[in-house]
Parts: sequence; structure tokens; C-alpha cells
Amino acid sequence: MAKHEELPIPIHDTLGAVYGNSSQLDEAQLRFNRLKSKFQQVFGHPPQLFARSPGRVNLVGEHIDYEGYSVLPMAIRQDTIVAIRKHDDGDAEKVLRIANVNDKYQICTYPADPTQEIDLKNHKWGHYFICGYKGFYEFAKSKGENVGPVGLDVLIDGTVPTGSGLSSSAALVCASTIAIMAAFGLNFPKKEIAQLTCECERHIGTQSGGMDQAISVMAKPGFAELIDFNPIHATDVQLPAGGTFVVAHSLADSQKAVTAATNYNNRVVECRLAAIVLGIKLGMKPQEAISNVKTLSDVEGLCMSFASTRESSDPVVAVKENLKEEPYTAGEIEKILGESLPSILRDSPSSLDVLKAAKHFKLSQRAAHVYSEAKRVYDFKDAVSSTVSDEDKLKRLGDLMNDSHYSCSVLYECSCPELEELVNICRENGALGARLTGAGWGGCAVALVKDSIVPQFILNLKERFYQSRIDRGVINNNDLGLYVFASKPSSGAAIFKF
Ligand code: NG1
Ligand code: MG
Repeated sequence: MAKHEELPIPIHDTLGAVYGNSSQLDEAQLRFNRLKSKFQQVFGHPPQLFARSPGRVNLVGEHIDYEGYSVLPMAIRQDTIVAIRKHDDGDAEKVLRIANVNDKYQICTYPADPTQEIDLKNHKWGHYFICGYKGFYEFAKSKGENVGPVGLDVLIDGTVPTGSGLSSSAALVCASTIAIMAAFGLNFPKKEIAQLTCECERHIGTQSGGMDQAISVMAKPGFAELIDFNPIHATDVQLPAGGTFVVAHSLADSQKAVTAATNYNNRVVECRLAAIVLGIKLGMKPQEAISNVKTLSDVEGLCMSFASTRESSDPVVAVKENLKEEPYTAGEIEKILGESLPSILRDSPSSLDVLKAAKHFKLSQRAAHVYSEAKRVYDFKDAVSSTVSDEDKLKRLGDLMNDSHYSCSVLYECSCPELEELVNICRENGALGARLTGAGWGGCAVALVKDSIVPQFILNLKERFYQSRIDRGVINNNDLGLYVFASKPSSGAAIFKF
């Protein structure tokens, strides 16, 4: 039997296969009916088909996917549904009309040219659809498919809160790409779609790894997944009984596409520079390191052999002994590398934006985070499959989540005051562990909580974190369920044709 990830995206003719229990099913039925009638109203004809792809919560392994390291997320039930109709090939008018059920998002139109550049200086929500559109054409062409530009009518309904670290962006990019593909009558193995959507979301200007798209496309209900990269591969992880992951929004918005130069892409550049400097300190010639070392995983082998000569095989030891703790200036790094930073990073325009914005580079801290976090992912996986009791497993997972948060907060500096407050409140109210999830700088925390206390835990969060914000009008009391909820591992992307 073909492996799950080698299979194409499933095509369903009923909602039951994805939207499990009855209350969820009723809600889904309502959403699809609303989508259908709004589509008819906006475009004057019914949609051809639908594609859905979920958001995710990352349990452990933060900011390491783009360094080549495995991560451990699970899909959540919140998702993006894309309703689509492809125009006839002969139609004269070739435009992409992208509407949203939420009036906050105005209809966007784009030419049907798949080679168009995305206007990054002028951020629009529709750009994420164009990522998928460009990605689809590039991929279809590489597969020898003869597809020409054609007009599309598109209506989108997303329930993943945006700017929350739950990958609303990947849910939108994946659902869009799959909808376009299906509208052309095409389908591909999930792992290929995971790879293509990871690459095409980079058109938005963030140098992301592939975690979000991989889990959104390949998730299986009931399992978290250990996701490996190069090549993408998913291993099912059955979480221990008795524990629930509760997701809670800090209500600080994390606008990654807008703040990339100082936050997300800045860390990608710091890791790349840390990797090259480490490579040189551990014996590589500068030119060799500059040409061959792209990520910290590329020099892990050197770090390990350095560390093992000192009675430990922990790459963090090599980091501590070879990179100074004080931040590096650009000049200091250039001296070690023997070449200017703009010249080294010239292949990446968004990295050049980072250089313009950066005052200094915290190479030791960033590298120490990445190597220690990569190890925590395997410790998490090992704890899950160990023979100790479920109770002991949960405790160990909680400890690893706390360690991960500390590392994100102190070494990677991707937390924020609201997330710190929320994580502390989670721990004070009985969470076995709690951490920021996703890119950080705002967005959500995830807490591991014993099943038996989940309802009380959520009430306590309401009282201690959300009530004052409800009183100040930051959120509406009726919307609380959108911002704090228990989550079971949900299913991955699907196509619906009714
Ligand atoms: P979120 O939190 O969804 O913006 C981002 C990246 C991931 C990963 C995490 C940090 C994108 C699309 N996603 O996720 O690849 O690097 O941050 O672990 O940029
Ligand atoms: Mg995102």
C-alpha cells in the first residue's frame, strides 16, 4: 500500500469525512452553504469545487524548520476553505477575482499572468492566493503539464485567526494551491504539494521553512506529526492519553509579512551567519564555508566532533566555545569571513533588507537555541514512545515545552510581554507545560493540560487574562471561543466536489 504522504489529496463528495462529530458537521454544512450562495451572488454562477486546508499548532521545534531540523506540529480544526471556478480557456477576460466571505477583506483582482511579481511593498491579503497561483504553474510546468493562464473566480472563508502563529497564511496558500490544481483536474502526491506550497509561500517575502504547509497538507486525524525536511517526510506521533493541548491567543498581533526584516527574516540571516562563522571556527576555509554552508544543520557534524573531543557530543558546547556571547557587528563578521555581508547575501533581496535594518547579530544565542530546540523535538518524540506511564510522559512533554519557551524567549527573543504573561498564567493554573507557538512576537501560546482540568483551566484563563481585555473592548465576550480553545489533532487538506 502506498504511504499516506505518497497519496494525492483526497476528494470527498460529503463533508462527514473531514468534519467529524455532529456539531462540527452542522457548522461545516452552514459554512459551505453560505459559501455557495455568496459565490453565486458575487460571481453569478456556482463554484466548481472546494478545497480546504487546516491551520496548525506547533507542539515543539520552533524556528528550526528553516535550519533543516525536524519539527512536531499537529493540525487544528480551524481551516481555510477556497471555493473556485475556472473560466473557459477561450474566455477573453483573463483575470483572477478573489473575494472573501469576511467583509474586512476587500475583493482583490490580479492579472492571470503566473509570472507576475508580487508587490511586496504594498501588502494585500490576496497576495497569498497569488503565491499559490504562481506555485501551481511552476510546478505543473515542471511536471510537463500544458497549462496556460486562465481566469479564476475565487471565494475564501478562513477560520484560522490571522497573526496568531497558527498558520492562517499556510492554510490559505495550501487551500488556494490545491483548489487551483483541482480546478485544472490535476492532483499530486501530498509530499510534493507540501514541498511546492512551502516554496511558493516564500513569494510573500518571508524565508520560511516548510513546517506549516507540510502539516496542513499531510496531517492525519488523531496524530501529531514529526516532520522531517530535505526530503519532506511525516511520521505519525500518537500523543499520550489524559492530556489536551489548549491554544490561547495573547491578543498581540504577529504581522510576520510586514515585520519580516527585523523579526523573522532577521533570525534566518543570523542563523545563516552563525553557521558560516561556526564552520570557519571549526576548520573550514572561509570561501568553502561561504559557498557551502546555508544552515546550522550543515555544520552540525563539525560541531559534534568538536564537542565530543570535550567529553560531550552536544553542538551547544561548540557554539559556546566558538561564538562570543556579545552581539557581533557586521564589521566583525566580515573580518572573519573576509567578504562583505551584502556580497555574501546577494542572492536574497529580503536578506539585504535585514542587513539594512540590523544593528548587530546575536550569533551565539540564535545557534544555541536552534541546536537545543532540535534536540528537544527528538526528546519529545522519544518521551511519547517510551515505556513509562502516560502520566510520566505528559510530565516530560510539559517540561520540554517549558524549556522550549525559555529558549525562544531568552535566546531567540521571539516572545513579547503579552505572551510571557499568558504563559505564566497557564503554568500557575495547572498546565504541565506552556510555550509560545509559531513564529512568536505575538500570537498564541499552547499549554499541555490534564483532560480532567481543561474546562476549569479555560475559565481561569478567562478570569486572569481575558476578562480585563474584554472590559477594555479588545475582544468581545462572545468571541472568547475563537481565542482560547482545546484542540485535538485534526485532518489535513481535502478537496470537495458535490
Ligand atoms: P507562523 O507562526 O505560522 O507564522 C512561521 C513559519 C514556519 C516556522 C515558524 C517558527 C511561515 C509560513 N511559517 O510560522 O515555517 O518557521 O514560524 O517555528 O513563514
Ligand atoms: Mg504564517
